[in-house]
Amino acid sequence: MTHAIQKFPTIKVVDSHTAGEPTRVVIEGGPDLGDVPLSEQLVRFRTDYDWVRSAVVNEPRGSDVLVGALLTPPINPASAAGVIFFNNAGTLGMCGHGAIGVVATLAHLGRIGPGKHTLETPVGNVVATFDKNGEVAIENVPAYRLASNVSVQVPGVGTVVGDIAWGGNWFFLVYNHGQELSLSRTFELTEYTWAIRVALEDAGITGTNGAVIDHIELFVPADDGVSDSKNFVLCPGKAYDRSPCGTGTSAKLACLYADGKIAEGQQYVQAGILGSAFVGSVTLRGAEIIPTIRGRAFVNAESTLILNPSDPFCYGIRAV
Ligand code: PYC
Repeated sequence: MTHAIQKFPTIKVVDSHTAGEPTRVVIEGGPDLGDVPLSEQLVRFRTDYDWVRSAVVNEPRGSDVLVGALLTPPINPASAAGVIFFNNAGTLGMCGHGAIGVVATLAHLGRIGPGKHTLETPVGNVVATFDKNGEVAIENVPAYRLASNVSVQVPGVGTVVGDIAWGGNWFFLVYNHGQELSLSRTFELTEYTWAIRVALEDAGITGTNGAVIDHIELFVPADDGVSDSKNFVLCPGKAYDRSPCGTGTSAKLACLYADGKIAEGQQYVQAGILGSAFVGSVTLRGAEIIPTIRGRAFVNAESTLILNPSDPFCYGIRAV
């Protein structure tokens, strides 16, 4: 007797982590978003393929921490790839740790070797330098501080003061918060930063053009004898970044440069809540501040996701 083997649609992914923060790159089986600018592909992905986002990163296949990266054919054939980043809450403009993960993944697949490679993202191109030793430096999109010393009334907390800055995503950066940043306090830190995020939204405090400030960063001086600072970063879907956050470090570098606290080319080491670190610096392109973030990703899985439509959670467990 023979048994018919049912064939279901599949999606092939490669997983990695950058300084502890995971990235899942879709390398096969993702949607064709058409031969249009990446900003339009992003809209199409959001409106027509949210089920792909959810199937790839949400439980039961993924988790709240996972950042997905959909590879798309680049608009400029000289680029290594187009990339749309996404997470448990939606899509991201850019993602620093994710871009490092994409480069490590493309190298793992033999698609790129050491050298400079352009990644196209919906918020602009980034240039990755992949070293023989496995390190990746991402020259990010321009970063800037929109406003400094912004006060927000946070229910149950009081007045919190921070800077609003863009580093490829929108950030509220807080230095004086009285919080101890330690791994044993991630629940308390998550609740504290989530309260700030909600208060900003309730108060109508936004980024440029009304953009939601969906990442909150807390800083303290580093205590490891190596780094300049340690952070805790809350991501849009209420997960905390296990890495020091590439776009968050970019936003921080823009603020430091604006305050005259770092010079062009000066290295600044930003540690995250796990103690892993990114090395950052800025260069100037005319009036623009271009942050570079250096770190390393490790590929740790190659998998085939099986989409069985009779599975009640085939497309992920979604918040309603
Ligand atoms: O590294 O830019 C980053 C990032 C954003 C959200 C999670 N990681």
